[in-house]
Amino acid sequence: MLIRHPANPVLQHTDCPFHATTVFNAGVVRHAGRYVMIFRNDYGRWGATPFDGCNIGLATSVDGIKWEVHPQPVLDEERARAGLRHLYPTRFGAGFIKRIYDPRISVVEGRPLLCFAADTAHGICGVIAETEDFINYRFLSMSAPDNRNMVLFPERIGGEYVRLERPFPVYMRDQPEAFPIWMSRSTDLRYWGRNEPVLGADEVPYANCKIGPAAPPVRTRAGWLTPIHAVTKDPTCRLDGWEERGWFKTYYAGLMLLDLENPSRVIGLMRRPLLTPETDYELNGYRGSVIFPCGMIYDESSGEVKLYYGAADTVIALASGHVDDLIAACEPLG
Ligand code: BMA
Repeated sequence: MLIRHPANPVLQHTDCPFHATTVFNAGVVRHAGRYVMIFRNDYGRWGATPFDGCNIGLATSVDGIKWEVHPQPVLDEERARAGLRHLYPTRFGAGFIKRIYDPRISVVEGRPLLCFAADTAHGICGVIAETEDFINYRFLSMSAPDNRNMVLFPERIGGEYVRLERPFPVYMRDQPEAFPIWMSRSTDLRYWGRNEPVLGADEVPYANCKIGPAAPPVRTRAGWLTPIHAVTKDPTCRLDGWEERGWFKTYYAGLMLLDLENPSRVIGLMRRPLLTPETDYELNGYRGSVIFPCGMIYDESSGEVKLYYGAADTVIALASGHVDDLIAACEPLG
């Protein structure tokens, strides 16, 4: 279904002109004639955790394969705290934001918008910021905790901005980490509501744990083509990883098709993974056996779909396929 690019990994720590260790989970868009990538960089000692910190970097490319990395990271927790302070003036002391990570980018009707996760003193939140140059950001909103993996649709639907998100409900479930995908809407990107469930982890055959939105959806003739990640956990099977306590989760890429007018309706879902960790760079690293897509580009003229994903939480890889094959692989939900 998808072919891995022979140049994989397309970006890794040695490509960065600043201190970088694991370079992964990257939002990617095409904007103003070039590819733009915003990626996560956990920096510290190679092969060892905990890391010293995490920041967010920028890379650009002419062909989507060879990338040039901006000389400095564009965001870190201190810049996020300073940027969010005007929204929450009473609670935003130093140290309130512990870490920011897992960026996704959408260009919504020509306006570049960044979503990322923020670990705060009061829980994990999803943040939305706007930018013109991908270097300077104006912060628009932060969700209530716990929520992350936010992705924005690239256009308003029924006059409203729409996002997919992944709350972390913990009660009322047999599988404690079987977190679902939800959707919410906004007229101004600040106030979000009209929350609707979209897909449960129990509906995905290759998940016994959580699922989440992966990259922002792309419009196709058949519906919104929307990658997801899906997790299986097997505590008896230790996977490759740098953490002493071990790593036991496999992350797959999956795919669903959402109704164009009513995107909370799943009209198709791949019953088997779109990508399974197989190559050395997917199986081995900080957290082995992880495929975590955050960016997808659809070229309507050729039908090519490029999927960018974090591999083993260590590098960034690319796999491509044809839109017709991807649409055909999504089967109606039972
Ligand atoms: C998720 C997030 C991602 C990460 C993945 C696999 O919960 O933390 O950033 O890529 O786990 O470790």
